[in-house]
Amino acid sequence: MSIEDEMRQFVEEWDKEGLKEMCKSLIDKGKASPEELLKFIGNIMKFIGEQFENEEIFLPDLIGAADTVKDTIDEILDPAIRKSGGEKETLGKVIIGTVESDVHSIGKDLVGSFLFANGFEVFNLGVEVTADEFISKAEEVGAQVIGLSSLLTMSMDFQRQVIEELKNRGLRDKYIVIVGGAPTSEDWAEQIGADGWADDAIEAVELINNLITK
Ligand code: B12
Repeated sequence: MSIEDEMRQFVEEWDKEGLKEMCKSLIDKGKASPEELLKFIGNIMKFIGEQFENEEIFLPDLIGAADTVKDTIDEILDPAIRKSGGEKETLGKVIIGTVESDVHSIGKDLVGSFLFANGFEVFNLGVEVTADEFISKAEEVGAQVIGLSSLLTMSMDFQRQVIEELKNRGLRDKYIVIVGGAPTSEDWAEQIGADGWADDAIEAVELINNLITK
């Protein structure tokens, strides 16, 4: 069985300890990097999401799976990535969060971890983050980039509201604003005046690298 298949089994069984132990042991033995394991978690959650959409599994299964991966990300993978990051010089400061009214955290956390692994300093503000919280944090830490995640059609408009609030405060040109999340698109990003959009965590790193060097 491949590493990803084995991980998927733990996720499907909501075996938090099993998944954590497996990931920790693979990292300790040098058999997989935390970045690779994060990528597998992304694939697994996409797969679980499709099963949910096809009504093959139901909401409690989804919550159980999401809780299981969240613990492994928070307690094993993120700390491992941070440890290997060492004293690396930062390529830039990125604020990331899920917009108001939306509690989906997994995709945004993956983006944050990938950015960190690629040399950015990441301030992850969590979920249901208001425009004021995004902007205040960006001002406080002197960020270059604000990343807005939205997984709900109903919450997408809050991405626009952050951009509008930046304009109201005369700060729009100070920040690179990127958006992402399953219901968003390149067109949507353009429509609300964001600087960029990415489909997944790997593209998000490329996007920010390109925008920052511009
Ligand atoms: C897991 C999940 C949950 C979990 C979330 C747990 C958690 N801690 O995150 C729980 C069970 C809590 C949940 C709740 C709800 N959910 Co939900 N959920 C999902 C599910 C299955 C997977 C999301 C996920 O984690 N995907 C895996 C990650 C890796 O992918 P991702 O999030 O898309 O992120 C990637 C990219 O989008 C991108 N990205 C993400 N953010 C950003 C940000 C930036 C800046 C960039 C550049 C890129 C980027 O990179 C990421 C990594 O590659 C999706 C289905 C789906 N196919 O997306 C539904 C889904 C998003 N949920 C949905 C709904 C409706 C809900 C609920 C309203 C309850 C319900 N009735 O089902 C509540 C919402 C409550 C709220 N107020 O937010 C709908 C949304 C429909 C819509 N378009 O509006 C979906 C699409 C399911 C469906 N088809 O019905 N959900």
